[in-house]
Amino acid sequence: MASSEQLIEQARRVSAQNYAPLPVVLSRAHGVWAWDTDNRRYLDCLSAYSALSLGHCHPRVIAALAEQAARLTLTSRAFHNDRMGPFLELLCAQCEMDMALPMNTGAEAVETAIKLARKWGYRVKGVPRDEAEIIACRGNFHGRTTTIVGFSSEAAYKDDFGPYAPGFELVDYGDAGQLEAAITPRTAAFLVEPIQAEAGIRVPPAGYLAAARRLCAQHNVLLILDEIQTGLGRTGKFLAHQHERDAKPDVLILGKALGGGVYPVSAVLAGADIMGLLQPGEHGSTFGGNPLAAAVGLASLEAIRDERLADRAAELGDYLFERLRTLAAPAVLEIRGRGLLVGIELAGQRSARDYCTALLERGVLTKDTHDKVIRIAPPLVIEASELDWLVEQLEAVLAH
Ligand code: PXG
Repeated sequence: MASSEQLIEQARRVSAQNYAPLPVVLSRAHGVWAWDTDNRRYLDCLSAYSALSLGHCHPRVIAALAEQAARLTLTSRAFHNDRMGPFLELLCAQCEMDMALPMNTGAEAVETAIKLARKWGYRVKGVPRDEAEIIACRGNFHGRTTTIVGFSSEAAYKDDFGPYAPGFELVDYGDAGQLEAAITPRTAAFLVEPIQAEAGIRVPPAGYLAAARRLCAQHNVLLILDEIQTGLGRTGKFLAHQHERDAKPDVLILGKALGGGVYPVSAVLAGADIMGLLQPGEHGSTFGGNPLAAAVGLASLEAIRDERLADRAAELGDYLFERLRTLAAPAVLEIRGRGLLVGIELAGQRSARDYCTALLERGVLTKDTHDKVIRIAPPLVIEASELDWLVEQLEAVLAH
């Protein structure tokens, strides 16, 4: 068998270098733990950016996957399948939305929401054809398609990938006044993350989402929430917007954990008055809504509900915050987040990546975001004792 060095070298040779992974080669995992090719054990505190909220190889999800894989995997949407309806029925009920449109990756679901909002703008709001505007936020992360990177504010995500699609305006995240000032009669939607995770776990001021909700209703603008990373229990509520009263979106985007950490499953949810605008032939995906994805999605939603993972994230998140308060103060500038989505912003010169490398050596998997922030986002099935162990490792690396 190839050594980890050989595998890393092979990836360097034949894989596009669009990532800079930490030097560990994982070969198996269960729950919150993963093992490398040398059988060293690591606590996964990244959870594939929330996609592994159920932990690795969750038995219920894997059973659904295996059972469905042996029965029916793909039909295309040219035909019905017997798994999509039950999946979307539970999804809509849990999210309190009328209808859902299943896709695969997060970026595809965001693209879907953009198309839906534009169509609504033309057919319902009466925006002149091809003039619809969508407002998004500086610091956003909604995916990697050419349209989406066009309205990113981050050079690394967008430079050299233009020309960019028109029809997007940016405002400062957390500033409802700027949002109101940016709304015009051509504005179809405001697209926003309840917490900007990729921007460094930025939590908006209390009341921001409810203010956005109010402004959107007042000006006949759709509120689109990208809960791809924050949804499905991660922040201590089933959906992150539920931390605020009256912040329910018109259009909700989910992904990542919806696929139980095993399969790409995303979805856009909306009221029937909005989703009903889409006609046959106007949108789709070969794999979207396939029976394997639906079986996995259904099992994941059931597991998140039955294991009360949102409540767990709330309780364990509080516990973790309490423990993190005792961390070596000079090294830490700020600790922020909600539930089990936590960012530790560092004070000194050393980059967060240095700390993540040191944590890796101590058996903790995590990832820097924006140079100075260490992200802590373990699977929601983690135990308090495992969080204690994590805090010990953090204490050790931050003390140096
Ligand atoms: N919206 C949000 C809020 C996200 O965090 C996406 C959309 C896009 O999802 P897909 O499935 O298209 O990646 C994300 C993804 C990466 C990476 O490796 C992606 C995310 C976070 C960190 C790394 O591209 N978030």
